Amino acid sequence: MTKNKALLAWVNEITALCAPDRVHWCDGSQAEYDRLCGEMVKTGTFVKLNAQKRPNSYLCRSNPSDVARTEDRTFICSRQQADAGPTNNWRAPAEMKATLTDLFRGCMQGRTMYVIPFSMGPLGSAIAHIGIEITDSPYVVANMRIMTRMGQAVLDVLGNGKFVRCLHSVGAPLKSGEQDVPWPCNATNKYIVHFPEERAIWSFGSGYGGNALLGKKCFALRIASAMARDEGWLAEHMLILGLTPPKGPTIYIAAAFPSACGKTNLAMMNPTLPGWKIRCVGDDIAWMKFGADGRLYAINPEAGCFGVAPGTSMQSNPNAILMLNQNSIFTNTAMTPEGDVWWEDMTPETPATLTDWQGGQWTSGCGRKAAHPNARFTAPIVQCPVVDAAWEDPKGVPIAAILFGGRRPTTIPLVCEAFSWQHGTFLGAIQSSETTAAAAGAVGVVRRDPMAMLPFCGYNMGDYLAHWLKLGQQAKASQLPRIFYVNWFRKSPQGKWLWSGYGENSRVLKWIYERVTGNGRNTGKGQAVETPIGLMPSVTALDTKGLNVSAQDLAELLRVDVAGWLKELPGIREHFKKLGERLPQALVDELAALDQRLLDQRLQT
Ligand code: O2Y
Ligand code: MN
Repeated sequence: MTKNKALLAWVNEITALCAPDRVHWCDGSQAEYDRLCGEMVKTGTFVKLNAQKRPNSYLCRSNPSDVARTEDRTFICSRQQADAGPTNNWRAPAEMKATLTDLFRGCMQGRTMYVIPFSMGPLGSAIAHIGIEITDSPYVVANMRIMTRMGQAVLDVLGNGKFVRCLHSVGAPLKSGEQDVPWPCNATNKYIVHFPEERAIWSFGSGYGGNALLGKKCFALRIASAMARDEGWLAEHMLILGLTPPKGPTIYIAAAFPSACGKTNLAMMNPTLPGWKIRCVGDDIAWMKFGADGRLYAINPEAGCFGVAPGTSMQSNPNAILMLNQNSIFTNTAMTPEGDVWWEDMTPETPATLTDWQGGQWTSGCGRKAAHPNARFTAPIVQCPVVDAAWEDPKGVPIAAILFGGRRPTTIPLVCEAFSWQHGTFLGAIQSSETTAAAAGAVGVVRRDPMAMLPFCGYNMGDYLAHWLKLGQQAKASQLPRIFYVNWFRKSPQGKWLWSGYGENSRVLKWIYERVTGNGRNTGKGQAVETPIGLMPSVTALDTKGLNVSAQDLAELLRVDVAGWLKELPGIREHFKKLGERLPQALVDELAALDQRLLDQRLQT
């Protein structure tokens, strides 16, 4: 238990407001987890999977109205609207508190209120922070035990210290004697609300993923980004990987890509380059603080992966598939007649019959998806066969390179390196991806998503970019990670992929390794040529031994498309306008300088 007065007072206050039937303080033990999962099997929330195929694992089917993060119901309630900025939904804190207090009043009647102490990051790490989630959802408790370090050990580390208040309810009180449903939620009222100055989160009405597992997007990105701004560090939507050559030291790379660009695949990739190794520290979020030596050290604040299941296979990501072999929770996947899970593209052969994600019968060729496109797995990252030896190091891992990127069939080359931290911040600020048929809306539209943080920044995006620039000015340039922009998705004018991706991306990472370590200079590798958009590998600098790519395709992958870039500029100006008046002048200057370099190049050719 705890003697933390602020915590005890808050739990009493929320108990009085929400009126649960019982209060349970989570100890984080295996016995507690097993008991809760057993209870959820009895209530129909969980189906236990065939233990021969997938030991200690469960399938959960959500309400069909509650299947993803709800950005239109997500709010940043800073005191001043300008501090939330033009890219976030905003309400005045007092007004929102009044609305939410009414909704939370009595909302846990008939339910158990769980108090979950959790640490984002290794317990006691100077980069980690502690939160307490109060929830009436046992599904949230089970998932938080996988996704965070959770339980009594956290209270012991917390002592009388400060914590982030994370309040969650599914918003479905039970009247006396009323039968519960497998997935309670509130169809009419959903609110995912952040009070960045108070370091508090109130989430009502949804039980799903990023809306309910409040350690993840709500705390580790939205609230933490505001903490990072105030305290001089970075909370980013980035994977972290270790890259080791056949001979030589490991470097660590952080990378931010918007969704559907293969972040989890890259974080756990098996390189095709002989002798090279990639090890996974994290697949979604990085917290980075400066060490005493002036370098930037990163931890993965999470302990598990909450990944998209459809598309994950032994071909696309064998290490993720192996990670899911046991002790995992699956949400909205299909189920096989043998009692295992299945999703689209999981196996080369589609099973003839399945139970679909809504519990209905499903037959191959029926025209419906068996799994929901946003079906998820929750699995302990320690089960990943290529988890890095230092993934739990409380000091964090030193970051040598930061990658930005997106899905761009045209214009953007395979890789380029920023001239400086400021230029790299500019590349991150204009980061973009083209929409695909997989998502709702128009196909082929360029969406700009600065540092992949647009839905996750807890304050004004202009201030966020200024924070990046400020950290760069305060640090010694030689100590800062080098910044790169990558694009695995370039196509020929005929629509053919020019780059095979997956394990072949290790060739690009090798060039990055050589750039940041200086290794390879004697061999002619790791060399770069200066272009209007950044430093790029010459065709011979990239290791293409054994790669099935024509000289023509390679030249196209590494070509600076001056005309295409010039056509990008009006869209970038429009994007900068949307970020509002707090956009730093230095980034506007970078855009003007890019424009000039492109025009000069056009004149020369
Ligand atoms: O749909 C959700 O609730 C989850 S969103 C998510 C989950 C894991 C990693 N990344 C994301 C994301 O939206 O970036
Ligand atoms: Mn993410």
